[in-house]
Amino acid sequence: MRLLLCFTVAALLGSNVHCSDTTLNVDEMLTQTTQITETTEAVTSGGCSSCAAIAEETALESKLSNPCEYGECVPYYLCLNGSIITSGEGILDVRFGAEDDPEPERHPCSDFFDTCCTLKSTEIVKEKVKPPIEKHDKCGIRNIKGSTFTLIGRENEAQFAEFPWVSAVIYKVHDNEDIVNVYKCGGSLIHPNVVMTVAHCVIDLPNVHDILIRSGEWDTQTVDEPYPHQDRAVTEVLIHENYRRGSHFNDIALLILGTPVELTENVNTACLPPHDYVFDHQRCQATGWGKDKFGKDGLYQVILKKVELPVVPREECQTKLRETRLGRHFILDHSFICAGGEKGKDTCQGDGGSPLNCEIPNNEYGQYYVTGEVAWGIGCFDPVPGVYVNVPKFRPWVDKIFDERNYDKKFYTAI
Ligand code: 4AZ
Repeated sequence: MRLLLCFTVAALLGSNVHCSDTTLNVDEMLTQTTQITETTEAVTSGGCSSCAAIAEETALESKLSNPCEYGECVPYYLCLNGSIITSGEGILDVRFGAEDDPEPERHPCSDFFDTCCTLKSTEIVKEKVKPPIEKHDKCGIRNIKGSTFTLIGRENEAQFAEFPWVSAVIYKVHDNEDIVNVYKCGGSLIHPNVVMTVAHCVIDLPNVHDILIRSGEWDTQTVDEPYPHQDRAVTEVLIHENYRRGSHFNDIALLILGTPVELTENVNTACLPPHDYVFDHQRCQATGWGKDKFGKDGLYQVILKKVELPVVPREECQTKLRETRLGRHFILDHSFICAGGEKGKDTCQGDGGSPLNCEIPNNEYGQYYVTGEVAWGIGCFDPVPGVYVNVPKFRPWVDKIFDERNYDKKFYTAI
């Protein structure tokens, strides 16, 4: 799937920059791993060829009851150097960025940001939403009815400026003379100079100075929104020192912007929850521009999506994940929380880094915490919860970085 944000470059440079239709294969390896897994599962699951420990062929009885006496028969991909993988390493669905477009005929317009589109049963009501008072001194203020206008009849789309901290992480790809902006993943603005995202989104980007943050974006295919989005170059990437590739433990990163964004109607900071704050069973709003289906047939969203999901307690989530190809020994690391598990309601590929937003209980201003960042899942839209970065766990990590750099923590502190 290609997701090229060409128009931005043109808009940004104020000139007629031609954006070529480059496509990128991202995370091909993971896709391949998944495919191999699916095709070979049937062959290995009945036999013992890849057991964690090979049975000594002694008593026939014990052989029948447990064909690998000192271990357990698991699919080969769950066994690494003789030990059962409990971390999900190499098995998780986590993807980001652009892939080849599986159905180019669904993107027939010469400019990527044009698309063949029909109006659904939707009405745009241009009713004025009254400007809120002094909201920029507070984080996490959701414009539940949008700003300037309210979209009616599209319950899975966010209103314009509804979650003003949601940001897009973009990578500038140099393609001969052209610069093509490729959407990588989502993030949350937590300070005018800082965006929080997932480590797996940025760890392999070769040039920090080609990372761009776009705040205040909503409809990726127009620049007609009532307030403009703001693009800023990233100057530094701070990845959690204990981030583990493969298992994605501690999947968090902060991106430092060269110049601050201006806090406006559609650009504002998120609130971060206190350390280890528990959100179990709370119904929250997940956001992102990710796919509407898992796999190659899925299409990225044009308008920021929102979906209400319950936070799933750790044990319950681990149990559900153990019923998947992760196997019954899977241990959900404490750097994750889960949300969802309701069929048809989920985040998916391309949503990585995008925030899971939960209302702060009994808060007189209706502020929201960013409770999670989309990290990974086993497929999408099935009754298996999605896995998110456990943001409350990383509050001390973020605080420490802010203290070291003298950044004001008021920008993410709820009143
Ligand atoms: C992904 O690949 C991904 N359904 C994100 C979320 C989920 C699955 C996959 C959860 O980024």
